[in-house]
Amino acid sequence: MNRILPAAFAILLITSCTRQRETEFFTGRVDFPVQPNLGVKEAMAARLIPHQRQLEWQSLEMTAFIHFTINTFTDREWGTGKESPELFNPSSLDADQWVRVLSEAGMKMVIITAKHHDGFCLWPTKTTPHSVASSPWKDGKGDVIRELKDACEKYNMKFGVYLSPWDRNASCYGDSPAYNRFYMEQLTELLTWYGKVDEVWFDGANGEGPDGRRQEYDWQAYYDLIRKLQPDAVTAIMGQDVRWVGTESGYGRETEWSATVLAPGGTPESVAINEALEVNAMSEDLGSSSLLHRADHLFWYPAEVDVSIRPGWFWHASEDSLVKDVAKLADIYLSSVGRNAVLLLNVPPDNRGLITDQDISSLRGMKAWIDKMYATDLLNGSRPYGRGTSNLTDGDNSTSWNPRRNPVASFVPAIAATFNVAMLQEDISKGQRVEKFIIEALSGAEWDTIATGTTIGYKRLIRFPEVKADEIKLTIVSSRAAPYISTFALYYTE
Ligand code: FUL
Repeated sequence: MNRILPAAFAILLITSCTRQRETEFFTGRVDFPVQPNLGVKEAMAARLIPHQRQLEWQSLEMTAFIHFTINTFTDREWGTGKESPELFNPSSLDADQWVRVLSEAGMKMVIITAKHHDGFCLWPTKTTPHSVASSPWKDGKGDVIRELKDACEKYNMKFGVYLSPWDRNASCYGDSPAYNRFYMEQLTELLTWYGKVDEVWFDGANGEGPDGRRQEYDWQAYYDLIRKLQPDAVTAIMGQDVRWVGTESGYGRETEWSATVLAPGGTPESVAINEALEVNAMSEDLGSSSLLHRADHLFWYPAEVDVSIRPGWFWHASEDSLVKDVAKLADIYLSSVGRNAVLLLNVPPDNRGLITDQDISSLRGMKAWIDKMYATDLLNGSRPYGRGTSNLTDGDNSTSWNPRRNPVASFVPAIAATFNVAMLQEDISKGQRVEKFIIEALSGAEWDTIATGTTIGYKRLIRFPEVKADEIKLTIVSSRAAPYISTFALYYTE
């Protein structure tokens, strides 16, 4: 008896400490203690979670880019900065049309090039005369940003701005403190004149040659300003909340960790961390356990897949026949949203200031394809086996299957139908945990592996040859901690 009591007490203590550790989460970033073993690191990595603004951003799934500026009138991709504002003169600019078309295509946010590398500003900035205010469009009284924001309000669309740090027009570019002040004034205008801004997009391009002016950007000051003026906006690419996936092809990685060793943004600390680990946004591996082994920090830094519906980012008449078709956009959808990323699809208006019929027809086709795929989930109404597995198919993302042991879920479909796409979702508000999974199908007496994958994250879609099954089995082969999986669905697509 005397010996049993202390032992029971010790067990109680250990269990409650373990529970406490399991409920401790790290938001945005985790710093590992000095010399932990890999097990400790993995357990901590499993409990790294997004900031609320990142969580909301991830659930948008599909967002749109609008590349539109003086380049639209000069047929260029990168302007020189020497273009006359006289060139900017769209005959029938209609931001309402842009947002209506994009909203009908399922886009949940529009991000516009308020200023591209040539420095021309689409709003009547006080910082430079190189803007719409000096153009013939609406006699210099127009404001593209205002028109777009108004249309976004009307269609309940989120709104973001791209403000190129590289500026080939500003005379102070290269005088670092002066340009940083100028750039922050521009940011301040954009973030205070138009109401809520949901994403600020900094690209990383800087094309000046060795003899060009070298500008040191004060990234930390930019981030602080944005946090102050628009606390809920995510900052992307050279920003701290959203990572460039590393390609502009529309395809994310098969293994896509949102918990990455890649340090976000352009601050000296981030640069030093990434140099020491020899990683950048294009590295194939940003989150494996072997990388964790070497890392001192881990960041919630989810991927955004930016790609243009056309070959170029800006509209060119010569590319009207080269708009991506529905099959290509469908493949891009599966390889971006379906690989734990947010799609940022660029749809550039033409020199009238309108999205062209070619683009509209591809967008409509893509949306119809997506809706058709999701229309019937073959696991809906199926009979689940395994504790908590009904949470996978109840259509409720807030309930999860959280197996601590024996992570196998099986289902007998209600209808014998053919499928060729599987969808899995983790509840990322509890972190990203799954490292490997297998889906098997029983047909007759045979179990066949129909899909295997590594990471899941917010959403994983996998397409495979058509299958008809009497029973379906999902096995989580490896996970950093007991996973929280909110959805398992099966679809058919053409
Ligand atoms: C890059 C730019 O150089 C391209 O013109 C385009 O805007 C792309 C989205 O970002 O950095």
